[in-house]
Amino acid sequence: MSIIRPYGDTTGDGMVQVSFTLPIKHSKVADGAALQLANKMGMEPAMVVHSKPMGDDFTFFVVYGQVNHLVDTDKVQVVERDFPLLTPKEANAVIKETLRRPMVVVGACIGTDAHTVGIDAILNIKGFAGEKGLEYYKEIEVVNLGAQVSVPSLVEAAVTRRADAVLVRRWRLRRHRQARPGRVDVRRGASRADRHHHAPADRRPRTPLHRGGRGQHRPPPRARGRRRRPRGDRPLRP
Ligand code: B12
Repeated sequence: MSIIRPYGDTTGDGMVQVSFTLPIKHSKVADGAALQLANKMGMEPAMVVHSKPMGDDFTFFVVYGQVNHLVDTDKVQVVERDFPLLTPKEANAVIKETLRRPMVVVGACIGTDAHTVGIDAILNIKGFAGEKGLEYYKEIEVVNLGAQVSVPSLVEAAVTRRADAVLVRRWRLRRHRQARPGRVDVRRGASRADRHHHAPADRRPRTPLHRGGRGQHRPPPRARGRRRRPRGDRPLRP
């Protein structure tokens, strides 16, 4: 059987249960809003079986209702990993066998970024969501440079420690159009945008960083008309 439908009380009755929060004070209107949303999601009839205030201005709901959608299991596409997921023991064994020395991983939050939690989650022994961090791996040597590291210092550390991998975190406002974060070319020193910003004005690469001006440098659109300090050098806002 390839066609199936959800089941709550009796086989094939199409009943599902969903939970969500709306930014509205707990009230009858809030319950009505939850029902309206459930109907728009294709749940008809639907019942608010639980609604609970979450602070003054939010309400959490559990809604139970019927959907008419069918699922064709023959059309399900399962995305498999392209590589096997190794246990820490297996990963250590592979590093030992292939590198024959500990693997060095350097990590940093660069520029003004102080969001260390994410990169700490990957590097620190305690890890994240039940997975151990890289410090847990006997064959991995972790160098966590912390927050607000300048690109030149990161590159220096990567070269001095002979890093096999460099993990970079850099936050950016969504409206900023800059080089993609997390991409630093250690061999060449830095990403194109960082090399551009950190080079003295007269030695900036001639290649365009942004669309337009083949071979001739044009400042990024947001910098035109206004001289700004390179992002990495700007002080942290209070
Ligand atoms: C905690 C936090 C802070 C803390 C950071 C404390 C610390 N020591 O890290 C403090 C209060 C300092 C802070 C400050 C600011 N924050 Co803040 N912060 C957050 C918050 C709430 C959680 C981030 C977090 O720790 N998540 C938990 C970790 C485990 O998840 P994660 O960071 O996503 O990391 C995972 C993955 O992304 C990935 N990952 C992360 N890094 C890397 C690196 C590599 C190489 C790889 C492979 C993977 C990877 O792996 C991690 C594990 O799965 C987010 C909102 C959010 N819910 O995400 C905003 C958020 C990141 N902050 C934001 C902003 C704007 C700021 C401030 C500018 C606010 C201000 N006006 O002052 C400042 C900037 C400070 C600075 N100089 O960097 C925005 C960024 C928006 C944007 N990109 O446009 C966010 C998204 C909030 C928002 N929605 O507006 N913040």
